[in-house]
Amino acid sequence: MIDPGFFITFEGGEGAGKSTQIRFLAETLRAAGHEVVLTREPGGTPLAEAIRGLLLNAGDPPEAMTQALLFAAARFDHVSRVIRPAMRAGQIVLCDRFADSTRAYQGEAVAEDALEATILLGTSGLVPDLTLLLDLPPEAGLARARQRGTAGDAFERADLAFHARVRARFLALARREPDRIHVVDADRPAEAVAASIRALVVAHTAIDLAGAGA
Ligand code: Z5A
Repeated sequence: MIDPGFFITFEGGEGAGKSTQIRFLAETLRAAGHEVVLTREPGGTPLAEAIRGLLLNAGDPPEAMTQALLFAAARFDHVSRVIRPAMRAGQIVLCDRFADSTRAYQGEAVAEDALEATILLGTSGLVPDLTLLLDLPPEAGLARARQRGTAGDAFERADLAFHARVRARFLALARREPDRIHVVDADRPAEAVAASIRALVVAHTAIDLAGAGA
């Protein structure tokens, strides 16, 4: 049976504006009369939030395969307890990061076959209806995070060259799945980025934004 809801994910590097844009889109969707669930990865359930704490606060980060397995465990809990039930209830789920983040970050050090196996377990086959990839040079994203005073977790401390490779892997994923993953230039004022996102939602989903004043 096909779930009546929609599943939209936001992806991109550190400080690209995902949290900001996900809030804007949630407001627009709610103004148009939709029920929206706003969630994030790693996280979204008490267990997955605990795994998030383990991963992001690790003084000595675990190996990439260990990270991938922990992300998969957190994701399975999140998908089965939050995302799928919301979609079954006809709600629109907006998720800050999902499996493409595993591909972009852990793809640095884990072989593709093994990584895709962990992703399949974690998602239990769930694929987003639409993925918005907020693209920004890593220098700009890290500067934004630093300005906010939060550029300090285990991933954010990685060097600039690593973040440049993460960006390249995200863009390669978008080229591989152009129907699902849409690149949004995030190096613009937040309102311009939000307008592009609204246009992509209208163009690539059956979600009606009429009435939201968008
Ligand atoms: N990770 C992984 O390795 N594997 C996985 O499978 C998953 C995750 C799921 C935690 O993610 C880490 O987990 C992440 C990858 C790894 N590490 N990194 N790097 P997170 O979601 O907690 O952290 P984040 O992605 O780095 O989020 P963030 O720093 O909160 O960034 P953001 O949500 O994209 O940006 P923001 O909070 O909306 O904006 C950042 C600042 O810029 C803020 O002060 C805004 O007011 C400002 N901002 C926003 N938009 C603009 C524009 N357009 N112009 C100027 N300033 C702006």
